[in-house]
Amino acid sequence: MSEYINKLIADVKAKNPAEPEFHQAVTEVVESLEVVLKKHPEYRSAKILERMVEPERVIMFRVAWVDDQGEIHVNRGFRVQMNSAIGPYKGGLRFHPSVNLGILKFLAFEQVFKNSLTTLPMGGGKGGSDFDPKGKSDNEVMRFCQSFMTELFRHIGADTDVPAGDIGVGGREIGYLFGQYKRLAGEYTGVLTGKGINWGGSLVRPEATGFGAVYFAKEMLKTKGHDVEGKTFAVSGFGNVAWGAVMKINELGGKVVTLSGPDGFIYDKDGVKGEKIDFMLKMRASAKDSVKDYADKFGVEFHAGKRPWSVKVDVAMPCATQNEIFTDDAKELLKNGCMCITEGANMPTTLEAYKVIEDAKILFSPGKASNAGGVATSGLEMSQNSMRLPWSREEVDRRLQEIMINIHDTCVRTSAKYGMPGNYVAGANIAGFLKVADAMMDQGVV
Ligand code: NDP
Ligand code: 2IT
Repeated sequence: MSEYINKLIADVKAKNPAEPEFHQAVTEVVESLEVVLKKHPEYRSAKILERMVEPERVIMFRVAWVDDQGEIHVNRGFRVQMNSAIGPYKGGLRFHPSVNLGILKFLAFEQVFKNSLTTLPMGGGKGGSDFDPKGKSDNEVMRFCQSFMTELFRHIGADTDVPAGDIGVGGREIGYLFGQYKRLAGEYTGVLTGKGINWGGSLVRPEATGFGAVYFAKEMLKTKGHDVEGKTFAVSGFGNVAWGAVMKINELGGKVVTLSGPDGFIYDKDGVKGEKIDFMLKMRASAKDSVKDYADKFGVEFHAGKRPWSVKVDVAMPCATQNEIFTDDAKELLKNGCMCITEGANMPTTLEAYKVIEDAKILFSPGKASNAGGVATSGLEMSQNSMRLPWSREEVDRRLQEIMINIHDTCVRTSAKYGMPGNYVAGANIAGFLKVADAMMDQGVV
């Protein structure tokens, strides 16, 4: 790495201590950008990267709420408004006990590049709370969401910042958040995406991230003369993204043999299909966070405390959370003949594991490219809200497919242009960067 890139990474670490996930996300991106900066010294003199690693604004606030027993709880709320060069801040909210500033900064940073790749006018942001939805009643979740929005509402808006869901935030939470926003702001606008279909939501948004990731995997496989049909998939997680992916894999004739949770993974040799997919929704809604329930119900293998990457599959789709494929997992996948890894989650592969995969030269796509279908469909929801005109399922799905094929082409073309053919990580980082960097150049020093 050049001295400049090394210093940039060292400065980010020194200035943002105790934020390892943010360091990881920045390192992965800026390492790919070395060739671009060589070709375009103007980005370097305009300090584009130095500006990109500094959020435009971070909002951090107290969220106090009362549980069903009358006890008071205090959580921490955040919104990281990372970059608004190409549109209003856009990105999800995560409710999970592991949430902290560093995790949200990594997610907001990734979101900037991802949103740029979608071709839609969206800047990057991310937010959330260390609130743990596990075991909470509907009323408790509602009171928490209302308290969270009571502070957040003054910082967001349909033309300034449009949050959506992420881990722990699905349709129910978006409903409670939207109701409170409407009450406080006194307006009915598309300030959140992932809304219910009767009150401004878009068809296909719930399935979009998983669907998009499988459309992307299909394009990747096509470059090697393969297809989803007849392939075996390992999927991790059993949440929103995993659910959408499993449905689309089945529809396209593939077979999913694993799901995972914090408690371990299930191996279903006959495939997760039919009523078993509906059961995923029940498991998620139960807020028990246990995938063992699937094994108990359908009598399949359960491997406690293990990740699903030891199983022999053609394609791996990590769809749970960050850093869930480590070096040993990568070696295991390769040993078993895995030909393609398509990230559904954000940054599920560690930097070290990625090096092993990169050396093996199998197909590998970073989440910022292959999971962009979720936020892209959020962008389509924003368009429909602005027009006050909903599109049909076919229309939204057609646009989603078009966007995913476009992102795939962009990654392939850009990586080839910069001398790294087949490297989706470089392609996504460079293409995502160029659009935002050019907008920042045009808009002066801000
Ligand atoms: P869900 O809350 O629906 O599901 C998340 C899944 O991952 C659950 O099975 C969850 O179990 C598991 N999980 C979460 N944290 C951990 C952890 N620390 N260790 C082990 N398992 C964990 O979230 P989504 O499906 O929405 O999100 C999954 C991934 O996809 C995340 O990386 C998210 O950022 C990304 N993503 C989501 C998009 C969306 O539109 N929803 C769009 C693009 C990316 P548990 O809760 O028990 O830990
Ligand atoms: O990581 C992501 O892209 C999301 N959680 C979706 C964000 C959005 O605004 O739809």
